[in-house]
Amino acid sequence: MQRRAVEEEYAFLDYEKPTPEGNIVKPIPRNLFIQHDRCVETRWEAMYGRGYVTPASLWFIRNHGPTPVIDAKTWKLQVSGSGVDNPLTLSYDDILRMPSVTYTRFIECAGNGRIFFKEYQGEMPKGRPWRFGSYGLAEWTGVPLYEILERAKIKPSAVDVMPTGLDKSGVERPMPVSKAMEPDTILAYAMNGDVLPLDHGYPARVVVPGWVGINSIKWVGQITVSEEPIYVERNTEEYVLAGPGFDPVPPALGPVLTSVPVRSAIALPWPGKIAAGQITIRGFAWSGYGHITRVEYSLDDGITWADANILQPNIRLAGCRWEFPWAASQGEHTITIRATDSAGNTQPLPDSMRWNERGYEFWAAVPHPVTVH
Ligand SMILES: Nc1nc2c(c(=O)[nH]1)N[C@H]1C(S)=C(S)[C@@H](COP(=O)(O)O)O[C@H]1N2
Ligand SMILES: [Mo]
Repeated sequence: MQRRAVEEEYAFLDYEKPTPEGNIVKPIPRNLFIQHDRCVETRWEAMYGRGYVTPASLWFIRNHGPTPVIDAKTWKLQVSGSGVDNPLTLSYDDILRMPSVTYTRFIECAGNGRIFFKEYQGEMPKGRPWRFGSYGLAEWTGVPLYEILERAKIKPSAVDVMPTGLDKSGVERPMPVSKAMEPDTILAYAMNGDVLPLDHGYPARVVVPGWVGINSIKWVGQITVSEEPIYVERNTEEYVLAGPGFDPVPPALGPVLTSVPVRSAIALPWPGKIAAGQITIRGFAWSGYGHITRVEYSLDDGITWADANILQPNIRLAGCRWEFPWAASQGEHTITIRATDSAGNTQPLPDSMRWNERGYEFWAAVPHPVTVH
């Protein structure tokens, strides 16, 4: 695609439209975020030279409705369903008094990268036209979900666990008991050492590491544990791979999304604009299947590759920062990053991406256009 066509091409993206009143609580300055109606994605250039975690002030927001403002003093969490012997109601104080853990994990929207389906295959799938900014990495503190489920006397016959949000539409999506019982699946009340911000799920959200962001339910009010598989819109119609080339998996329209693929992003604007000279190119890589084992860069659209340096920490289901030195010469360039995870997955080139109606799993190594002036 011609780069000069970008502005016309994307006239349908109304970046400057103000967020409808009350949808998002935190400030969303235009230099840090790109807005997609009631959602915002982080501008990767805002992460250049920063630390490992994404500060809450820079963290993307994916809201299916306005951010609800909940009073923790009256908030209650109910745990019930056919899969527990001891249904529970817990208060905020009850949660704070339970054993706590801290894990550094990313959350990424299932549709991250969706806009590239339009750019490479012509047709825009349904959903927000995210580039790669619906990703954030935080240190989460909270109660392991298994502590809560054990207190509710989860039955050996239980199969599915489903948190439900207290937002208007009651956003919910189930996970199998095995995922709910993992030590790092938590009910989080703190993010990067601070009280969980309103937009990110206050008073408490679930963090389901490595899985599509939709499972990390914000503003949780109910946890349903079931002896039968749970089918809701978000694991039958949405967050499934549907469209040409995908067979239904009844009752779902197609394969149901779980872990997110390995991806990477460069901490530069899109398209990039930098001054000529020696520069350190920096960015992030992550995977829903483990930690990152290799990051390579190509300056010729994927013909030849060299290794970038991986920085520590490089935590499982969190990812890593990487960098390499570049002598930037005046002109038009591309930088392509491809990451490999500990499960052996390597980002492929864009032509192998499988278009689907909602634009999930665009995980290719994409040449990032950079103008050096
Ligand atoms: N209750 C509730 N939980 C939710 C959502 C929502 O709209 N309501 N959005 C989900 C989606 S699609 C994603 S990608 C993540 C985004 O989390 P964030 O807004 O804190 O970045 O939250 C998930 N949890
Ligand atoms: Mo999402």
